[in-house]
Amino acid sequence: MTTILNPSFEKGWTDKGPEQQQANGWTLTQTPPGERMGVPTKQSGGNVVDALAAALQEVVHKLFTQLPENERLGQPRALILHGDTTLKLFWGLASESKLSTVITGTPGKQVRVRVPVLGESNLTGPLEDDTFWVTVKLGSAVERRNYAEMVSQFAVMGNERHWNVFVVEATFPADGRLTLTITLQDNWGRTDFFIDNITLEEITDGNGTPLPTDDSLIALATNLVAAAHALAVRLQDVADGVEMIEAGARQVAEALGASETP
Ligand SMILES: [Ca+2]
Repeated sequence: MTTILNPSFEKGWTDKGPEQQQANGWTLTQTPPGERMGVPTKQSGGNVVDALAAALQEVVHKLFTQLPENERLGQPRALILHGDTTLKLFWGLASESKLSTVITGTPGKQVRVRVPVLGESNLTGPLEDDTFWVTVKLGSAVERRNYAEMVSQFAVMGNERHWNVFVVEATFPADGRLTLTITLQDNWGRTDFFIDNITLEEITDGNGTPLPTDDSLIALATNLVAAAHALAVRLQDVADGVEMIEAGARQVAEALGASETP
């Protein structure tokens, strides 16, 4: 079974800096102030300017006890999507953090990783479309979205915040190692990022043979429901048929009974 170490941020951390909690199982790297960030330029009132980091993001584990009731697991404004902790990254100035972890698996096996990320800017609009960027990479597969794309999404059912779920698929190479990297680039500061409940699904085994995925299990369940419905209809038809035969037999019996009457 291929798994991600600490995918829901419940397994503790070490302090990498005074305000940087590095979640166990993950490597935290941050763009030093003054250096260009991953997306090297940004929009600024119709101009394109360098996207430079100005500070280091604070990285903190938020426990459910530190959140109001309506931001806890299962609530309409939940910041925790699994367990009792969520990871928060934020700062008041332009900044970029990168979280990475190595996943090991059988060479040739294909996997799908889903990474829920929430980005909320506290700046007063109108904001540039690239106010922030979130990039999720697995092996060579990349999904990247900017602020404008992310604020149109509601990817967590029952949650009114703009959670996004990034989906990347990759096949384990010969060395059996895939690196998962999540990059949070805040071009102007004052963005709150949250990450929680990263999941991994095996799509094939090492020989490329498909494994039952969530989607295929849903399809199977749907087919079973349809089959059960069809069976119920047939049984009703049979029941109706039996009723007709009984009614016919009653009529015959009555007719015979009538004819025997002197
Ligand atoms: Ca969690």
